[in-house]
Amino acid sequence: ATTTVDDKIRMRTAVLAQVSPEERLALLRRPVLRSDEMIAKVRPIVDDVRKRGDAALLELTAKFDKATLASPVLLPPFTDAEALLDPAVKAAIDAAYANIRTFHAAQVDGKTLVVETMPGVVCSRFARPVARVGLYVPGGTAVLPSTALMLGIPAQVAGCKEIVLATPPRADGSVVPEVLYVAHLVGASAVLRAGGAQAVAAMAYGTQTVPKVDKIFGPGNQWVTAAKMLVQNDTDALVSIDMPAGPSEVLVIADHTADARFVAADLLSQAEHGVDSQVVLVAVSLSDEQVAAIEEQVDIQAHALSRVDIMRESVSKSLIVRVTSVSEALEFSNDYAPEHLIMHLENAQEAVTLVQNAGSVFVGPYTPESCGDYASGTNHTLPTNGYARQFSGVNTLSFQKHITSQEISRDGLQGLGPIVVTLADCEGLDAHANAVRIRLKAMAESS
Ligand code: HSO
Ligand code: ZN
Repeated sequence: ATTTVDDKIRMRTAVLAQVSPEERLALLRRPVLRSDEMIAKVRPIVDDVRKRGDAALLELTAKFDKATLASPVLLPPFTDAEALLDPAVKAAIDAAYANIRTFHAAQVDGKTLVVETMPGVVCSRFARPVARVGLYVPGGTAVLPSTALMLGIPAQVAGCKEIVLATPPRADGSVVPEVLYVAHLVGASAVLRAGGAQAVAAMAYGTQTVPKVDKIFGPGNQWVTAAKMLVQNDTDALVSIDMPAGPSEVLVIADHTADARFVAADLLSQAEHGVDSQVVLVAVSLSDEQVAAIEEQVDIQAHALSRVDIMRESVSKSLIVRVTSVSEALEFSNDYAPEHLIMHLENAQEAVTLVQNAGSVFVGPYTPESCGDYASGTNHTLPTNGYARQFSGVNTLSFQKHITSQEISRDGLQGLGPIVVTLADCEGLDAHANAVRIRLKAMAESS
């Protein structure tokens, strides 16, 4: 593909050793998200669904998705979806399901942790599933059965009792068969045909037909994200969310061993998600020619791909950072805290030990992010916008919570009681001290 000069898809370049601390901070920043403005916009929608339930939900679905429905919810069995699938797609979904299930089933915490902290003082911890979960599967420009797998499988293996899968319907009111088939595989208890803030509100508060859930998961546009943040803060809803979500991102670290074609392809696979996708290349001691070869590949491949217009915009806002060592590269990457980190390095496995902040890591030349996005086994619902500093990606434990328990023997209380009495007296909480003293006294009297 030959392209005109004006049509060339280019990234910006920064040489890390030459930038000021302020410029470095600017390189680490994502495009600003005005979350307070979005929350103000979704509030009327959320309130409407909370107050009027199904009637509001159906009106909003007619308005935003152009679908006129008699009822928003589909109930199992979802078995008719299977017949509508291309057999190759069904087989691929089944294979992805098996891998993702294997990896997530291995994460189930089924063990009770038991620790005797002092003689006769036994503390334990055990896990239970979050009973009712809501999974948001975006619609829009792409069908996303992969997201249904990534959210549904951990819910299923964690043992969640009620799994509500929400996704915007097509104009004829139907749900794409690929997503409905996944709803069947993961044992969804209901499919909510709604999208956007209205779907989040319906799951947070429940309606006449939509079951209320305890925790809402999944990626979405700004409306969905703002609605999740809003309902999470409403104590009436009593609902939590998986994590704050933002536009998708990848940071690729490449050294002289990297294949320019593979590096470019990895950058573009993330860049096609949306115009606000963030793509960063950290070039480790690459020559000008090597960097130019990657840029050339980005341009050539992008022009041959269907979402070139999206990539043109996202790539133009993206960045090449030139550094002189792997440790400098990892230092920048850890500060950036990317959702996805891909390492095209001579000693990629060794470099993993230097990773402090990242959602998911892809090691070596034959590990494209696409594999993690769809079918290797890891989850693709990951922290963006630098939240990899403090959040894990969605995993099986996201669908479980831990309960602690303790049992103290008579002898145990003899040892621990005086410590607690002293601390309770120190805090001036004498009812607390009394709950221990009354027992110590009873024991002294009965022995
Ligand atoms: N890369 C996306 C996930 C995805 N990719 C879904 C393809 N389909 C999340 O960061
Ligand atoms: Zn992707």
